[in-house]
Amino acid sequence: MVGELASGVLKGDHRSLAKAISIVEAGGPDRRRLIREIYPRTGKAFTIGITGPTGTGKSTLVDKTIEEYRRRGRRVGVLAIDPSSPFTGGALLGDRLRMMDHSLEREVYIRSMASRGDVGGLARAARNTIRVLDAAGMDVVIVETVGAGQTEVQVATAVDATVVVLMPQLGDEVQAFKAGFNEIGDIFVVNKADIVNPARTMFNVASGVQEKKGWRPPVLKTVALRGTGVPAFVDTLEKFEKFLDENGLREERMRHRLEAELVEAAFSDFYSETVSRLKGEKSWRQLLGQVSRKELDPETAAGKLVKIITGLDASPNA
Ligand SMILES: Nc1nc2c(ncn2[C@@H]2O[C@H](COP(=O)(O)OP(=O)(O)OP(=O)(O)O)[C@@H](O)[C@H]2O)c(=O)[nH]1
Ligand SMILES: [Mg+2]
Repeated sequence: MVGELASGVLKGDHRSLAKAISIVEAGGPDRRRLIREIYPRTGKAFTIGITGPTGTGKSTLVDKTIEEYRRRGRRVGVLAIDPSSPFTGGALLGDRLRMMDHSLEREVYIRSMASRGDVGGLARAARNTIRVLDAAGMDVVIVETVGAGQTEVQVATAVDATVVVLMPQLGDEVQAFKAGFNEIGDIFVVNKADIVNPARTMFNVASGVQEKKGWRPPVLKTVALRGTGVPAFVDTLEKFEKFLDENGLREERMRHRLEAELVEAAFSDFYSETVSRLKGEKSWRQLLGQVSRKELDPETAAGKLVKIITGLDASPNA
């Protein structure tokens, strides 16, 4: 069953893709089987995170970026986390592109995912969705997130390149920018350059960015609505991709990501597994009873719990 699904994914079949992403979103044993099947076929896609304050034009920019990458003959997968504005996807791409590219339906795949309380779970689902799209033969995978919260930071650490999209005169959002966006961005885009002259915002952003291992994050301007500046944006993405490859940084970043992911995934599984097993133990109920009767204090009980947990057998499902 999962094996069949995996081969559908590897062929780039959209129905298999949809089903596979639902599985990695839900978690559980099928997720593990699926990822085991497809993992050897991942690692080719260039992955891009697009983030920034709400309403700056991220989805519009992604739409135009898909179009530009298609012109360059690259297949694009998109994951939008909690989008308030839908992608027009194929619809916006227009007849012009359709005439150039009859296989559009097979070459672009767009998926949304609702964000939820559990940030760790979302980041895990996002990472595995990126893998599914990568294994399906997408050359480029774009992930859109909103805001400067934990999710964005986690997603930023799950991709090769992080793009921060701002707009001129964001006021409070410029504060938010100072609070964290400048650390995660590899490329900055000041969009909506048609509304207000973006020069000041661009200057402020440029003076706040930090050079990382020989890459000074560029600050670009776009009018995503009209596609202005989008070819230059994609040029910059390709330049960054080349920069990462030529300096061995793509590998290095990937190793760091995997290190963080393994620790997180293992601890998350360990936690849920332990809690469910612990609650089936007699000693757990005894300990809880002793603490509620004040025969034992919570700190001492926690110490005893660690002993009980480390004494539990290894997971039978691992
Ligand atoms: N004037 C102007 N409007 C734009 C531009 N780009 C996007 N917009 C508009 O700005 C609004 C928000 O655009 P979205 O692309 O949905 O922005 P977003 O950042 O994805 O929004 P969230 O996902 O809700 O954070 C829409 O009405 C767009 O049409 C632009 O370059 N110029
Ligand atoms: Mg959006």
